[in-house]
Amino acid sequence: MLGALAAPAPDPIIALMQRLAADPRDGRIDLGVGVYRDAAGRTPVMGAVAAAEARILAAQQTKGYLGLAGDPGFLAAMVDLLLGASSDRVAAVATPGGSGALRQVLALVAQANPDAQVWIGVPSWPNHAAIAEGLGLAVRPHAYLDAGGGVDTAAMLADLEGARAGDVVVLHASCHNPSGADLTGDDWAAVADLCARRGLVPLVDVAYQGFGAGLEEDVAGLRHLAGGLPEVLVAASGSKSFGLYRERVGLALALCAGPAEAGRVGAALAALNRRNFAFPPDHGARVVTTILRDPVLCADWRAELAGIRRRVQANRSALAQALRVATQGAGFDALERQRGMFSLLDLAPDRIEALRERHAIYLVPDGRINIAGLTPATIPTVATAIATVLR
Ligand code: HCI
Repeated sequence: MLGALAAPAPDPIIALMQRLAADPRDGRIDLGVGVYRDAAGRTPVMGAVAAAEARILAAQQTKGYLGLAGDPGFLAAMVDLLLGASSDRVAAVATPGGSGALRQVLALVAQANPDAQVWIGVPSWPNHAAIAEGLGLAVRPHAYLDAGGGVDTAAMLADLEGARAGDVVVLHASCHNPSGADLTGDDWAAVADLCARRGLVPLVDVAYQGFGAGLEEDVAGLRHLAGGLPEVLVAASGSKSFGLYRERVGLALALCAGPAEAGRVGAALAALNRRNFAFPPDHGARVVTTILRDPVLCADWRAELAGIRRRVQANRSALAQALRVATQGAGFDALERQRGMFSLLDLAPDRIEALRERHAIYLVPDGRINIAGLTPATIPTVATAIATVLR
């Protein structure tokens, strides 16, 4: 039976992680997978996380099961963080990470409307299409990036005019992965109008809240949609905003037309949890709840997150400047304007391979670099290597 299985198409980012791990060269520079790194190249446990974990360790009396939806305190704290207020129209469950959340909201879509098409911008994060297709949903591409490294909103909206009522539109709340090109407030308003007019359901992926313009700013678009549309889906991750990657903290959320619908959708999401993995992981979720519900820990976390945001932005400016000098060229302004950990460098596949083979610099084959993987020491090295492979 199992011998008939074909090898799955690898995720390009995870394949790159494995390749880097197998590279014995000293001084490899990892600009691949999207994890935050500090100026020393470490992915630290955040201070508030360590403090919350110590409290949990000291106080926790049981590891007995919770409900299928996870801890209600976690759900409420995350709804506040995402939407700014509670609502009786919300159904939510805890999930294993942001990918688990995407899986569960898209499974909900597949159940409610198997004919739904899932509209995904080009480019987008590869797991969006992989999860949708894995659930048997049809994926449709729409335009996203313009030539200047911003969003081609007109082309995006024109493509979405081809969507059918009940289709789903995947949107990145902030820090677009892989491009760093985010929708403006006007863009979000235009998308909301189009969804309302054509009966489309947005699915907002919130993986980098606090990494772009700020904790509130990074969900302003989501809140605009939530304020005006009957149905909005959200997949949120605790991996980056709380640095809890391997603990798998996620939230699948559905804003519904009314409280009665929310009750049924909540039960459907809990049943999806039961069928996929039963009870969601709790430790990381409990850390998040402890931080969000304690004013001192929360202030500490916000301050550390602001520092992360500043470092990423400083790296953007420093890399853009180093590239201007090293290549004697212009055209790096978009790097500074874009937000979050990722930008796309305009490099042909053989140049990306040359960076890896000759300079031990790893970036994703589509040209995506993790800006947070740079340090003051490696920025000149990377800029010089890019100039060299471009020559
Ligand atoms: C990213 O690098 O885009 C985020 C990290 C990630 C990559 C692949 C699968 C899950 C998460």
